[in-house]
Amino acid sequence: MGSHTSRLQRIPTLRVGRISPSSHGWLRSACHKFGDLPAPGYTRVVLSEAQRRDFDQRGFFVLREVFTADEVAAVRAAFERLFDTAQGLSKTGDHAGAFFVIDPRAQGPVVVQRVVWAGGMEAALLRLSEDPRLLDPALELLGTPACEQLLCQAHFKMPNDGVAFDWHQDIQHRDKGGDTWRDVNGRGSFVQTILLVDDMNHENGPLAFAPAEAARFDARGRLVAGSVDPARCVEVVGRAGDVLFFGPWAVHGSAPNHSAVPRRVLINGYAAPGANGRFYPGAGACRRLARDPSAVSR
Ligand SMILES: O=C(O)CCC(=O)C(=O)O
Repeated sequence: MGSHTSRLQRIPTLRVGRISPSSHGWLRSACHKFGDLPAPGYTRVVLSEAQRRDFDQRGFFVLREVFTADEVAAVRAAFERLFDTAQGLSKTGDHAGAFFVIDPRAQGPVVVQRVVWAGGMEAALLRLSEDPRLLDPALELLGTPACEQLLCQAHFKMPNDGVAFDWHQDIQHRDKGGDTWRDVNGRGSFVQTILLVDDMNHENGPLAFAPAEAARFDARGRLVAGSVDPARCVEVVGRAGDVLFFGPWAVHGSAPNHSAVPRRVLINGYAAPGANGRFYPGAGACRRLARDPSAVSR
C-alpha cells in the first residue's frame, strides 16, 4: 500500500448530533441497546436516494453515529479479548469457533492480521451483526428479504504493527472461480459493512476508496493490478460508531497505522441467498438472517 494516503482527498468527520431522518434520510430503530433484539414494531431503516446512488455509482457511503458509545465499548471489549487470545496462539488457525490469522514475531506482541468469523468466539459481535441498523440497509441494498452472512470479521491495526490492505475489490475474495459465486441480483449480490470500533483518522490507517476513473478494469470489471491513482482516491475518516457500506466492486484499501492509537473495525458481510458457493471457516459461519417481519416501514 505504501504511502497512498498522503495525497488523498479526505471525507471529513461529520458530527451531526444524533442521526435524524432529515439529515440522513433514514429512520432509526426504536431499539438501540446493543445485544437487545429489535422491539416488535420497530421502525425500519430506510436509505435515501442519495445513499442508494452513492452505493451504486460511487461504491460506498457512510452512516454517522449509528452505534452509541456504550455499544461500541462492548465491541471494543470483545476485540480486546480476541487480541489477548491471539497472544497465546503460535500459528494461524481455528480457535474457539473463530479463525485467527496471525503473524507471531520474534519480539513484541503477536500481530493479528484478522479474526475471521470473530462472532464464533464472541457472541456479542454476532448479535451486533443481526442489528437492524446493519441488516435492514444491507437487505435493502441486496433487494432481498433474507441473506447469508459470510463475514463477521475483526480487523486490528495496532500502532505500527504494519497491517495494511492493498487496493482490491471484495469480489476477488467472494468469487474464486467455478461455482464459488453467482451474481444472483445482477448488482454484485454482496454488501459489506464496516463498523468503526475506534476513531479512524489520517494517521491510523483509514479505509480509502478509488473512484472508477482513478483505476483501470478488465472486461469483467476486475481491478487491473497497479492501476490505482492514489491522488484521486477518497480517504474515509470518522468516529467510532460510524458504519461504512460498500459493494463487491468498490476498489478500496488501507495503509499501515503509523499513529499511537489502534484502528480496529468490525466487518460484517451479507450475501444474497444463492450467491455463495464457498466454505467460510468459523463455527456457524454462513448463517441465514432475515428481515424482522414485525418492523414497520414508513
Ligand atoms: O481493515 C481494513 O482497513 C481493510 C478492510 C478491507 O479491505 C475489506 O473489508 O475488504
